[in-house]
Amino acid sequence: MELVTGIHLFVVQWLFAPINCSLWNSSNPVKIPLCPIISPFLVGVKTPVVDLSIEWEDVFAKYDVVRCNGHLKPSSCQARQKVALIVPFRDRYGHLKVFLNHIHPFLMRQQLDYKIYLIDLDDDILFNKGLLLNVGFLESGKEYDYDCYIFHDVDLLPENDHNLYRCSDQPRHMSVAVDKFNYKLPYVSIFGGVSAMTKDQILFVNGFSNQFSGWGGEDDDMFNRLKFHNMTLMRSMDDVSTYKMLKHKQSHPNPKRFKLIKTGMERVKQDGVKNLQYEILKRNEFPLYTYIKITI
Ligand code: BGN
Repeated sequence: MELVTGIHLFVVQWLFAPINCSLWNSSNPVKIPLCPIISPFLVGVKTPVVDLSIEWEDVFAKYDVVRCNGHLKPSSCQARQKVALIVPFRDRYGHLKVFLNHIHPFLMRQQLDYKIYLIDLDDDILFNKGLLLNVGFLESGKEYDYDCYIFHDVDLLPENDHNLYRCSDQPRHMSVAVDKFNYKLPYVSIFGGVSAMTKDQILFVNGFSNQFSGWGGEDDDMFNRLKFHNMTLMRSMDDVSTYKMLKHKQSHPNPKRFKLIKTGMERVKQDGVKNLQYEILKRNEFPLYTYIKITI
């Protein structure tokens, strides 16, 4: 079984371009056909391997086809969407290793043109997921013409590659069935975990609120933003959108989140991507991802 999986991965990787990173973002002079709507490499359910003791070198070596700071695209066909995967991050390197080890082959099998961005915040500032997702959107958009932005928690591993990492004509909540919640939606308006939005959809609602410091609520506020702008939230089938959640200590919930949610729509015009001020502290390009650390 391991051998079959290994051969399959080798074939999928072989079909990706040998990389010349400096030419990476320019358009391909040779016309290649569009990739099929459904990639022939999909395998369906593949239980994520949670090996926290795996070495970084082994993860890098395994996916050495990814060499442009986490950016990859198929060579034999033109991907249907260019996808930025935005991962808000704080000091969870153990999870990151497992996540990268799982997500790269998953995205390759979907024949996407994709890049992974890790967005971190100054250690002295309380974690703020919405703000980091906004920064990820703004920074990734500066370097490539992405069609789709996928906001992704580092502790969620998709179990089925028929859960397609692409955007639709309405914002989409993707982590519908998570093992921690017994594969059931915890509540109908949930938008946290993994979600997909196009550039126009994000700009239309002014991105996420930057006010939710600490754990919880930024996704509920986003749901209100979508509703406020008469958008419809889409969800994939729950038998396909299944995820495994990596175990971690529960973060400290923000006690102000209830009030912030209640008053959110009063601030929607001035609190979001359009007015966000930040400074980049660090930008490191790693083979499997690009790391950006900011302060406000
Ligand atoms: C909810 C959180 C979400 C989080 C989900 C899943 C709040 C606001 C309370 C009204 N919302 O409870 O942010 O994504 O749990 O963990 O805490």
